[in-house]
Amino acid sequence: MLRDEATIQVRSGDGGRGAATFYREKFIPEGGPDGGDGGDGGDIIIEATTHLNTLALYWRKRKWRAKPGEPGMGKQCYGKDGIDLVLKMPCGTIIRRIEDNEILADLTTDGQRIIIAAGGKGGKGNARFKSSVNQVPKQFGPGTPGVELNLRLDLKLIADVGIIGFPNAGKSTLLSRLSAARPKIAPYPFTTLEPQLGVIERPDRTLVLADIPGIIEGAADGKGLGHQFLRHVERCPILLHLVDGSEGDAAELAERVFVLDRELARFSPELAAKRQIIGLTKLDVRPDLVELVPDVAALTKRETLVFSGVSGEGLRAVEDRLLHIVGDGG
Ligand SMILES: Nc1nc2c(ncn2[C@@H]2O[C@H](COP(=O)(O)OP(=O)(O)OP(=O)(O)O)[C@@H](O)[C@H]2O)c(=O)[nH]1
Ligand SMILES: [Mg+2]
Repeated sequence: MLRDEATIQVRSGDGGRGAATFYREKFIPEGGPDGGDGGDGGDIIIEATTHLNTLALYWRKRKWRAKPGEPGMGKQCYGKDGIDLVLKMPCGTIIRRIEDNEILADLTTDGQRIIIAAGGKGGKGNARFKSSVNQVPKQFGPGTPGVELNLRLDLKLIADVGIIGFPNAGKSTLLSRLSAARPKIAPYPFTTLEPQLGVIERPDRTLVLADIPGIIEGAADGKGLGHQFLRHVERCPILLHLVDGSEGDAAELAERVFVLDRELARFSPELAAKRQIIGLTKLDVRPDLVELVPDVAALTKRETLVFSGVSGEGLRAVEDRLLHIVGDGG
């Protein structure tokens, strides 16, 4: 199964030092101890969310620190507690301590919160050390330090968009153009032998694409690579069905869509019923392909896009459309 990984270091905040001060006022030269306690350090809290689907945030920033507690002050004033740091991670993330590989958390439900590293305790101010035998204590608590942990994050990626199509349709080419993934691309069928994942990152969202080996007619009978890889796209909310557009009229292109649909149905009726977007590829070798789009859309009764993975024409529209659909369900 395809995974996303990151290693991070977290450190909760140190507890603030207690104060050692004495009450001072005109005409009262020897006031009692009035040092307040230090504040507690901030916790590192991990929160599971369904709004993220990759660990991309943690590839970029590795060190995360919560704020320390503020020191205590005179006049019995407490130091403020350090603010907790909440790290949001996708549901499905497993968090291990690198040192001993122990699993510290397994994020399963949206909103689930875990204090992974508690902040240090604030130290006591000297006012707390006053006793019958010591009216002028100078001692104070230093506060306990925060906790530092090295963590490995591990997430089983679930793709948002499954790219399907016959061999050579241009699936891997598209993946390589839209993401940092570098799948093998070659002018012969069955270049892709293993599913590949790619991530499209935008400031506000990420999209995970899965490129799987080509499917051919008769896959259900074991032809080609069979349909063993279809299970990798079974959980994708949408399928991007690519068709080589370099040859054929609209009816022929639509027929190619239906042939693959029938293979999908033989594998799983659920998969066949999934929402599909049709992508006609190789626009660069056939500029009039654009004119066939409305007919292909009408024949297949599906939204149809056209692009070239070589010239790049139409790619941006594909990307925007996928991000939009997955983001808003629109
Ligand atoms: N001219 C042109 N060639 C393309 C385009 N997209 C892909 N190709 C070529 O078509 C061939 C197959 O591309 P791939 O991306 O490997 O196709 P695939 O669907 O992943 O194929 P399999 O992994 O075998 O299922 C390669 O020679 C690509 O260079 C395109 O938009 N225009
Ligand atoms: Mg491929």
